[in-house]
Amino acid sequence: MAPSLVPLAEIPTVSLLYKLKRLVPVSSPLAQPSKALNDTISLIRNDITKLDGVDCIVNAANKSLLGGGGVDGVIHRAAGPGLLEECRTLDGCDTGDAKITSAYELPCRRVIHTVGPIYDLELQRGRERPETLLRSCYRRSLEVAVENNMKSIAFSAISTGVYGYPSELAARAVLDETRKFMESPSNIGKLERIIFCNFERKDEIAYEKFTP
Ligand code: AR6
Repeated sequence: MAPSLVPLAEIPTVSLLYKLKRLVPVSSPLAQPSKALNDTISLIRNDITKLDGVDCIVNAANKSLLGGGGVDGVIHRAAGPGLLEECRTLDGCDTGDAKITSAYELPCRRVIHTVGPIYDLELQRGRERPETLLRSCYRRSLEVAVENNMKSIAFSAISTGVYGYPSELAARAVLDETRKFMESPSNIGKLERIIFCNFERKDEIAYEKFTP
């Protein structure tokens, strides 16, 4: 049986998970806890195409934006052929950038497509390149969401599948970049919910480890 939809109202924030003792704060966080951050972010493990009532979801695409395997394939299948038709008009996307489309048959309003770094390839080009590009994916996706008046956004774990980005390195960079974005004066209060929607337990564990 196909998994049923997950309404946004039923996705707890990290603050609520702490309160319910369903998540234990890390003992030596890299950053001080932030109520504003933990009231906004959620960690869940689910199929991102089942999130209902979230304004937009973020796809781990490739530079062509013409679909692929992994979460990209799942999103295109669930959205239907209209998504590919619109993606064809976008002229691809650079690594680290993000573009937005309609969501067609998905239960969200829009899809943001970002292109993560291929970890080993970018590492050969420079020690800091994978992290710089991964941070850019999340920052650009958040910027595009705000520009389009989105209030809630759910991210798949960009680059941690076929593109080979180690889960812990990804989670640490993503949480730090998200916090920087949220704490920037022009962005305060713009996004009400930011959901990190992992699919594999290894990625969920990595997020739990670095959530202050
Ligand atoms: N919902 C949420 N997350 C998912 C789902 C799902 N239904 N299915 C897989 N994931 P990947 P990448 C997770 O490989 O590494 C494509 O072919 C998965 O567990 O989809 O950025 C593109 O077209 C992993 O944590 O994306 C590109 O060519 C995460 O999604 C290339 O793969 C990302 O894994 C991009 O590689």
